[in-house]
Amino acid sequence: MGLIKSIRNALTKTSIALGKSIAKDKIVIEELERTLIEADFGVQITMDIIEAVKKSPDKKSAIEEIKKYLINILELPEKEERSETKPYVVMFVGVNGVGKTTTIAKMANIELKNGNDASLVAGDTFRAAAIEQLTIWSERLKIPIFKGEYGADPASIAYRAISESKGENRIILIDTAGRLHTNKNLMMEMEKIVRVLKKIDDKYPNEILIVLDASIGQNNIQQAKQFMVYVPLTGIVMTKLDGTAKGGSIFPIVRDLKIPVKYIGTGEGIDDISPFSSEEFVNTLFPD
Ligand SMILES: Nc1nc2c(ncn2[C@@H]2O[C@H](COP(=O)(O)OP(=O)(O)O)[C@@H](O)[C@H]2O)c(=O)[nH]1
Ligand SMILES: [Mg+2]
Repeated sequence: MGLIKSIRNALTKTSIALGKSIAKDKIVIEELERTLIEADFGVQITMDIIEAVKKSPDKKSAIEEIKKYLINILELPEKEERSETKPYVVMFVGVNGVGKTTTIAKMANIELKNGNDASLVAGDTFRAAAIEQLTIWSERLKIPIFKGEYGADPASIAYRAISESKGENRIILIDTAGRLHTNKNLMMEMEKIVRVLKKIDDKYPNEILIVLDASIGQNNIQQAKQFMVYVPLTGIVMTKLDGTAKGGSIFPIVRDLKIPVKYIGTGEGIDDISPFSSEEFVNTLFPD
């Protein structure tokens, strides 16, 4: 499926609702307001949009204003560019069931398609089934996997993966156990992975992506903040946009957390992932 098409399909639940309130020749303010709140844009952003619409002379300029305003929220100031370490290391964190393992497989597949090498690290040693799940992906994708016994220390598995790939032009994707902030031990374990990898190179892990389930909406903000206490998050992967009408929550989430969305998950299949583009996302929500 094409990139734009898959985003569009994923966002239908959110965008159809918006489309109804932005009818052919006019915008129905009350309906738009209700739809924005239901799509989880949050109160502040909804009020800002309604203000902009009221001030606009016509529908066309109203939509232009809305788009400009929303794209501006998503485009955070660029942090330093991708550091050139070999290997390049990306770690995935988040609570249970959000789609970490699936996203890792999808991202490994993207790297392979781009002609790059990829390895997996089975850092979720908390559930035996998790090691199994990632092993199956490594077999399907025919890429190396580093793993330990159930209960093993994920930091040392990740350390080994990087040490043994030294100097290689390769991306290493580290899976981790799902955890809640209330589980102090697991939070400390996650912190330790980062600390141990920094002993190899201060730039490691190059990226720490938090995987968030879009259907949780704005509640993701609190969830992510609890992870930020322990590790420096560099980006967001927003999964399950295909199954929710809460696609608008991306805006308050990015505005509050001040970290960019890097990828969006648009289904359960291996190709159901897209690199995130603010413009494409907003244009899909508000088609002309
Ligand atoms: N609809 C949909 N399902 C997804 C998406 N990403 C993951 N899933 C499903 O969510 C469930 C949990 O995924 P998993 O990767 O095991 O989550 P983890 O516990 O965070 O590793 C699985 O059934 C996945 O197929 C997505 O973008 N859309
Ligand atoms: Mg998993």
